[in-house]
Amino acid sequence: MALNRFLDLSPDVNNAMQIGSPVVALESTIISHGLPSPTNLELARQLEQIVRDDGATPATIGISKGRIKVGMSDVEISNFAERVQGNDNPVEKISRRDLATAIALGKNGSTTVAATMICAQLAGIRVFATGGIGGVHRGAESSMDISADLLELAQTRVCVVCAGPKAILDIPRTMEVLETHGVPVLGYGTSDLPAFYSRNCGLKVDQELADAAQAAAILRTRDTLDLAGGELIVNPIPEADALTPGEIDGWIEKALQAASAGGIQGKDITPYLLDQMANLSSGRTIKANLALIKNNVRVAVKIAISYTHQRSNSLGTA
Ligand code: PSU
Ligand code: MN
Repeated sequence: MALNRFLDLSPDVNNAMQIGSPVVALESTIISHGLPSPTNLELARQLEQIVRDDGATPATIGISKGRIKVGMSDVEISNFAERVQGNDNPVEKISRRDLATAIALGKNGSTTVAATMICAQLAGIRVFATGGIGGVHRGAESSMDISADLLELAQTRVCVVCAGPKAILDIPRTMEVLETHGVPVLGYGTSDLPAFYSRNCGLKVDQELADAAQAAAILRTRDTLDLAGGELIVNPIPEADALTPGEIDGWIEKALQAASAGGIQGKDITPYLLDQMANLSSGRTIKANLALIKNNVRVAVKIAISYTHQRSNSLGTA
């Protein structure tokens, strides 16, 4: 496959792709805008190590000086954790809208779920692990704030393993938008829809999956059917790390009030709410976030391995 000319694969990722061994994509917005320093850098390194220990190659994705890095270097990841790269150039949050601008103007940018999916697909990576996706924000019926992540899932064939939509969002409307756009929401070992910090929210997934092999079979079938768009695999936070909806709700109310009083809008709202939640909970949301993302990475590796082992399935023509 001819690779896009804006793409730089790390030697490890390049080698894995050449020999067809499993690769798992990781995003960089969680490093630059999702978690405080130095926790963000520690986590970014731990996630890569988990992928390696479990038998796949990690590809942390971001934009450095206008180049799409698929497999960022440790120096790049450390710089992103401090939000500066090269002569004090800031690291911006890059979603689909911002991607070409960042490349053409030689900027640095951390990629959101949407932008990471685009870059993963350019590199031929099928499975991506993260903590949470963007969704329909509360009050979207007037603000129209719907994350580009949802529309990316509708059009880019990358499987995203996450811990479900976060309760700062409007979860029922997020599910409606995913349904409208034909994105399957598959529960990893659960029929309940997990809601990021908690293991359920009263809603159900479209289908419960028994194991990674079932997930991989669905990915392969969607490839063979040539269906556009990705799959959302939702994996509940480990029981021991889950927070109860009762305690989360109070923090969310306060965080949303602060955002509204501060006039926070657009791409700043998600990082702002995450930061508020961390402060209001005295770091408990951070601890939960770290636990759930590691858990998601482990599941994504299993799916990526199973996907590489399953050749075209019974519907296949290849
Ligand atoms: N949810 C989290 N942590 C994050 C994000 C979401 O728990 O860091 C980031 C992801 O990169 C996601 C982005 O793609 O926020 C969504 O931003 P927006 O709502 O502006 O599309
Ligand atoms: Mn938004």
